[in-house]
Order: sequence, then C-alpha cells, then structure tokens
Amino acid sequence: MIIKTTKAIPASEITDPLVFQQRRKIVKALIAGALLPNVISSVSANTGPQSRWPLLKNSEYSTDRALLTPPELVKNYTNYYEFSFNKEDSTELAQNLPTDNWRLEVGGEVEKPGHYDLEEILRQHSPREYIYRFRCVEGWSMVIPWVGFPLADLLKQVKPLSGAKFVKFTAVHAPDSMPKQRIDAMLDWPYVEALRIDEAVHPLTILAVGMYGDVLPKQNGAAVRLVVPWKYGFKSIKAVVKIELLRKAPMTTWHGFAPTEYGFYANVNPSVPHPRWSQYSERRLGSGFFTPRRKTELYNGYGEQVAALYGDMDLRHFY
Ligand SMILES: Nc1nc2c(c(=O)[nH]1)N[C@H]1C(S)=C(S)[C@@H](COP(=O)(O)O)O[C@H]1N2
Ligand SMILES: [Mo]
Repeated sequence: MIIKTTKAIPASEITDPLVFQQRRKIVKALIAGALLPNVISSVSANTGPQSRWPLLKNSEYSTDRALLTPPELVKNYTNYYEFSFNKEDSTELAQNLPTDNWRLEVGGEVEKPGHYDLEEILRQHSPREYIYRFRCVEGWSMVIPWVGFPLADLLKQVKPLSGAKFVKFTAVHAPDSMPKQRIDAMLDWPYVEALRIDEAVHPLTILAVGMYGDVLPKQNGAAVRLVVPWKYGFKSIKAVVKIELLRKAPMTTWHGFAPTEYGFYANVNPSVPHPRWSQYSERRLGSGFFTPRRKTELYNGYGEQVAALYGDMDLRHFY
C-alpha cells in the first residue's frame, strides 16, 4: 500500500532555516494531534518498491497495525543524547553519522567472538516486521513497526558459554559526528545498556535495522539498535557497535547517572513511580488533542510473554 500524502524532506536537503522552522512547527502540531487527519493515511509499513524490505513477514507478537504512530512523528521526535538534548535537532544532526559497512563486535563469554558485518548477519537472519508499543520513561508512547530479527538468533550463532549471565551493549563513540560527545556533558560516553541473559534471548527482544518497511533513519539508531518493548525506551540503545556476554551486571548509562531514578531493569510499571513523576499514564504521540492519556500497562502490555522472567521479584526494589 502506497499512499502519498505528506512528502518527507530529507533533513540533509534542508538548507533554508525557514523550512526547518516550518518542519518543527509541523512536528509540534503533530504531537498535539492537530494535523493528524492529514497524515494518518500516510501510515503504511510495507511501503512501495523503493523500500528495502517489500515483503516482510510479521512477527507473531506484533500488535495491531491500525494503531501505528505516523512515521513523521517517530522520525522527528527522538531521544538521542549524543546529538542533542532536545527531541528535534537529532533529525538533522544524526545525518552526519557514517553508518555504511557497519560492524558488530561480539565478545566476552562466547565461543565465537569476532567482528561481524551487519550485512552478513542480515543474510543469515532474515528481518521481519515487529509492531511494538514503545514507552519512554518520560511518559509518552508510540507504536512502531520495526524491522529486525531476534537478538537470540545472533547470540546462538556466537555460542554463549555457561558463565554468560548478562549482555552488555555499547553504542558508537564518534565524537567527530556526535557533538555532545565532544563536550563534558552530564553523561559518560559511549552510551551503554545491558540485559540479563534470559531477557536478552526472549523472543520479543530484537535488533532493529529498519522501521516502516525501510532502513532505520539515522536519528532512530542506524545502523542497528536494540528494541526491548516491555522496558522503558532508554534500554533500547541506538547505534550498537559492541555486544559482550558477561558474568556480572555492568554499570549502564542512565542507571549510573541517576541510580534512584533509572533502575537496571526499567520494566514499564504503572505502580512504580519515577521519583519526580507518576508512571500511571502516558501520552500516545499523534493521538488527538482532546484524547485522554492512556493508562500505562505493566510490562507495557507484554506481561503474558515476560512476567515469568521476574517470578516473585519485588518490582519496587528491582525497578
Ligand atoms: N545511543 C543512544 N541510544 C538511545 C538513547 C540515546 O540518547 N543514545 N536514548 C534512549 C531513549 S531515552 C529513548 S526513549 C529511545 C528513543 O528512541 P527513538 O528516538 O527512536 O524514539 O532511545 C534510547 N536509546
Ligand atoms: Mo526515553
């Protein structure tokens, strides 16, 4: 299905600052829901012949396609602290990150450590479409059709050793193209995240290389990012270059920055508030201006699939 309503302007082609300001206004309006009727029909995941993956199979856990967030929103309202601390500037700034010939270094407690070409990995693990809810710890949410493959498939390939209990993910360190890595910002670079091994091999956990049927926009984490849909968005680390299997839990970026605010687990949970705000509800981006906030669901609605991972763990303690 191809329906052309709004024409996306590649950020790299925007020269006139007025045009840029205009786009910001559109995004702001979109977020407020004001322009929604004009763009909702442009939502299509498996788009036309020019898209990279025209015939994607849907993963069994995909949620309803009718709920998709307009792509203009997902691509222009991002959190990418290596580039910017606001939601808009990374759309343009991230275009400076070179993402061709991406390689993933896999190491630690594995039988087959090494540097793996992303394209080679994709030849072995055909991407599928995963339509997931996505909930940021800040209290907004979206529904995104990712293109990716289960992280478990890659881990199986490198053969974890029995000592592997955690998986650490490291994002790219590229101060030449990432302006906030050049200043003494609040965060330590590179951005680091981690999962317990059973979380990492859960079938919902994917490495994403695309969205809306096409390659991943740079501002959304190209060339490859993690997506863990039952956890707050900050766990879904972008631009991953290294994956290490470890015996012990590593320190992670946000947990290290503010341990009382951002836990290691970061499972979406409406009954465990952030110290500075409630997590009881969320604003679904693109929903109408008068649409009430949605109630946030435990594990972002994926409890049936993942609750068993946490048994009778005290979720207030392990937030
Ligand atoms: N490398 C890196 N990954 C990151 C972030 C970041 O700043 N740097 N932000 C995180 C946060 S807070 C969120 S909510 C999601 C946002 O993903 P999106 O911008 O594609 O919606 O990415 C996460 N992954
Ligand atoms: Mo976030």
